[in-house]
Parts: sequence; structure tokens; C-alpha cells
Amino acid sequence: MYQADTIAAISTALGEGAIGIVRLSGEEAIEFANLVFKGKDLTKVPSHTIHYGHVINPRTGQTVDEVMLSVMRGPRSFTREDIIEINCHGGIVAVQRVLEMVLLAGARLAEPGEFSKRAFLNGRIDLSQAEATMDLIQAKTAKAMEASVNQLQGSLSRKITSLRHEMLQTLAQVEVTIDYPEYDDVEELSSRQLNETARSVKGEIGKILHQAQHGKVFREGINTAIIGRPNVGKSSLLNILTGMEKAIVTEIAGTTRDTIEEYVNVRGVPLKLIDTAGIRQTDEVVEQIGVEKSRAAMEKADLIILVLNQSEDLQTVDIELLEATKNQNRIILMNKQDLAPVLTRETLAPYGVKEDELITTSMLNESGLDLLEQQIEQRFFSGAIQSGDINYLLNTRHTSLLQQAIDSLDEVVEATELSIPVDLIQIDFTKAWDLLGEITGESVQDELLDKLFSQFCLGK
Ligand SMILES: Nc1nc2c(ncn2[C@@H]2O[C@H](COP(=O)(O)OP(=O)(O)OP(=O)(O)O)[C@@H](O)[C@H]2O)c(=O)[nH]1
Ligand SMILES: [Mg+2]
Repeated sequence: MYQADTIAAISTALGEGAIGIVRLSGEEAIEFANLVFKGKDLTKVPSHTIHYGHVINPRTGQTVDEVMLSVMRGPRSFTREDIIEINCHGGIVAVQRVLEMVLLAGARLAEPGEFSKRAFLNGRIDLSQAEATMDLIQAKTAKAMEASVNQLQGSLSRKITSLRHEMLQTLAQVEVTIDYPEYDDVEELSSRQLNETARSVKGEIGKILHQAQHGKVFREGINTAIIGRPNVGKSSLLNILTGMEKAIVTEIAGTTRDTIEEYVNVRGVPLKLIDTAGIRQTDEVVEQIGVEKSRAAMEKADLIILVLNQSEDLQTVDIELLEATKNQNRIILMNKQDLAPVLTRETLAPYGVKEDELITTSMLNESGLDLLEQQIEQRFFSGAIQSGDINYLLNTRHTSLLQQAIDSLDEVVEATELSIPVDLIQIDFTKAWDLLGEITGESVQDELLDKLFSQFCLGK
């Protein structure tokens, strides 16, 4: 079996973990590991075994770390090449030192995603599975994780492969029909076959795209903008929901100047929370830009949390924001409940505020936040999104290929209805087949591959 040059990288997240893993893959993985390992002779041990020993500096013989080392010979490995995994003591220094030693022994530092790229090139995983690995690493919540795992097991690939199979069969049938021109309705028959399959495949792609809309939400988080005039408690809310001092909070109006984004998981709903600069009229240039960004965030949001200060009268900006968000998915917080109330639910009634949009809160004593979380949970789990729906996670590349395939299939359907010659129709049909193949990587160019895999973390 062909094996490429030997690469190495740290495969676990950098930081204080219990263990860190340095991974090697390639032709001389075992040989290089043997140079830095004091314990058994690794060239003699059976595949898929783990060994206790020490990593030493191959030049000085000095001991670097106490380790457990696994040997997995290709092709029964993730990359299908020989793989060594060295489990070191966690902590940045130990893992880095072990990596340095294997580099000293002759391995090359891996590019981001290079392990997965090799797994792909050696036919171990297909492209959508490789991308799922990346999503798995980046999964923000357990639900996104679940969907990534599904995809890793090939739910998208399986679906695409079966669609392509169906298309190939039709193409074959058409060829056969054309080869036996004794039938006088050859053209019509072929045309009908192409039309039927194109329609059916198109329908299936439509379903994938539809289901994936939910998937996108789970991967990227629901765009949630916290909006309001200055000093009402927006940044306080961000800090409470994230459990961190993410944003500066002061009693000075206009404290937040720029949007701040943070992912949070609210009862299983992944939110991309965006804290924004308080909206008001201002002559100050920096603040003006901040306010423009707040408005942009508001327009793009899937969910708006509009914060009001219930200890003060409604101001022009509040009214403007109530109007502007009227048709959006919004939750309105009447904050600073701990202070003497001025605003009431009745005050807000004329502005088209619905009862279930309104929650009274205090960031000071953290009250009302349960209700807020409950609202968020209800809206997104009210049957509309269930974890069973998210079978597919599509990235922009997948979506665009699926759209293009639909376009080609549309051409096919249209052409068959206009009695255009079958060999011309076949061109569009084959094009759709190719486009689908690009999703699983059966027809991709090198350049694209490099780009894709370079988005991976180091060591994957
Ligand atoms: N009493 C009381 N004070 C609050 C409450 N929420 C926030 N504050 C205070 O109000 C002030 C402003 O809070 P921030 O969270 O910075 O307000 P903001 O909306 O982000 O303000 P800008 O960034 O200026 O737009 C701070 O002094 C907070 O401590 C609350 O519920 N009750
Ligand atoms: Mg703020």
C-alpha cells in the first residue's frame, strides 16, 4: 500500500486536559516513534496494541514524558496509513515537547486537516463525512453534535449515493433504448424516463434542503440580537446568559460601542447572542458607527430581545424600536423590575405588543430570566424543530451544489416537455449527476480539496 510522508500534530485541544495526544501518520510513523520511545520495540509489536513507556529526546536520550503509545498499522486506521498515537500528560508544555521530539525524529508538522485529507484520499471517508468531522469539532450543542455524528455515519452520503444510482440507472436505460431503435417511439420513451427520474430526484433534493434549514440553525446558532436604547441592561443580559463578564457594564449610557457575539446554549437551543450598542441620536462618530451596526444586527436577526427600562417612561427610540420589530420574532424585556415601576403592560398595549412577547426582568437580582429561557425554548421547540428533523447538516458548498443540481434537473424537465432531442437532454441530466457527485467527493478538483481541508483544526 502506498503511504505518504510522515506527518505529526497535537490532536487534542491545547490546554490543561487530563491527557494530550500527539498523532503521527505515514510511511515512517512507526520508525520515527521508535526513535523517541523507550519501552518495547515498536517495529515488532502487533497492530492495534498500546504500550507503556517514556518519550525521550532522540539526540540527548533525556526523558521527556511518561506515555501510553498506540500502534495502528494501515490500512486498518483512520488515514489507512500507519498511525501512532502518543497519550502524554495533559498540559501545553508536555504535549508540545513530545511533538517536538517526533519532529526531531523526522516527522513533518501536519497542515490543518491533513489527517482527514489523507483519510479521504485513501478512500476511508468521503467528503461529506470529512466535513462532518469538522462540524463535530465545532458543534456548539449536543443536538448539533448528534446531527454531525449522523452525517459522519454517512446519512447525506447515503442519500446522495442512492439518488445518483437512480439517475445512473435511468441513463443506462436510455442508452439501451437508443441502441434498439426498432421501437419507433424510442425518443418519446427515453424522454419520459428522463422526465420521471428528474422530477423524483428533484423532489428528494428539495426535501434534503428543507430538512437542512433546521440543521443550519443547530450548527450556527439562532441569530439573536439584544437591542435597546443605552443603559437599559443589554450587556448585563449577555453576561448573565453567558455566565461570563463578556461585555463591559457601567452606569454610563453608551458603554457598548461595538457588537459583541457569543454562543450560548439555552435549554438545548443554541443561540448566537449579539450584544449591541445602545441606539440613540448621537454626533459622536464612533458611537454612530456602533449604532448603525446595531440596526444591521437587528435586521438580520432570527430573534430579537428588545430591552426596555421599566423604571422610566417610554422614549422616542423605544417607540421606534417597538415599531421596527413589530413583524419580527421578538421578546420584549421590561428590565430593572427592582426599581419603582413607571412602564406598565398597559403603556405598551398601543404599540402592538402581544401578551406573550412581554417579560418583566431584573438583571440586578437575576429575576425573570427563567421566563425568558422558557419563552426561547417554547418558540423553537414548539413542534417546529425537533432533533429528529435534523438529519442533514449542509454547509454553503453542499447547498450551492444541490441548488445547481435542481437547476439542471429543471432544464431536463422543461426540455422533455418541449420534445427536445434526447441526447441534448442527457447533457443536463449528466451534469446534475456530476454536481451531486461533488458533494461526496467523487468529482472534485484538487484546489477545492486543499481549501476544504485547510479549514480543519490542526491534528485532525
Ligand atoms: N437596578 C438595576 N440596574 C440594572 C439592571 N440591569 C442593568 N442595570 C444597570 O444599568 C447600567 C447599564 O447596564 P448595561 O448592561 O451596561 O446596559 P446596556 O444596555 O448594555 O448599555 P449600553 O451599552 O450603554 O447600551 C449598569 O449600571 C447596570 O448595573 C437591573 O435590572 N436593575
Ligand atoms: Mg452595553
